[in-house]
Amino acid sequence: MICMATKPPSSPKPPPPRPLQEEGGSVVLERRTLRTEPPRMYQVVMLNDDYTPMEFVVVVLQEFFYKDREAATQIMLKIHLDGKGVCGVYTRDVAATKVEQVLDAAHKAGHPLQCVSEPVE
Ligand code: TYC
Repeated sequence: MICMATKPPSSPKPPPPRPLQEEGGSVVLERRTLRTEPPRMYQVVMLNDDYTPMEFVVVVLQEFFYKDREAATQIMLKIHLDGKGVCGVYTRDVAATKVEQVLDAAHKAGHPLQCVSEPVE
């Protein structure tokens, strides 16, 4: 038999109806529906600098942001011309991981490439 180590996520259940008033023996019930907010999203923004080779940025965009060569080149050129550009939009932890991966790869290769994650409005 296969056993799961953790319980599967349970979908939020609406709370049971609460008695509102009791008048002359009759009870009024109110049902409220619980709505889960979608998670806040974060964009990973890459910054231009004068030293990181264009090819390195293109490869980073392909490797960590799953862009094809054409899209990666367009994003790199946008960053080069505008000073910054969005590489992708993710939940907070995924965005933080992407930033870490980029900074780590840049550091290992000896390039000053910078990127940050910021909440999407
Ligand atoms: N400006 C760099 C150059 O001319 C290229 C570059 C593009 C660097 C995007 C960083 O995020 C960047 N070699």
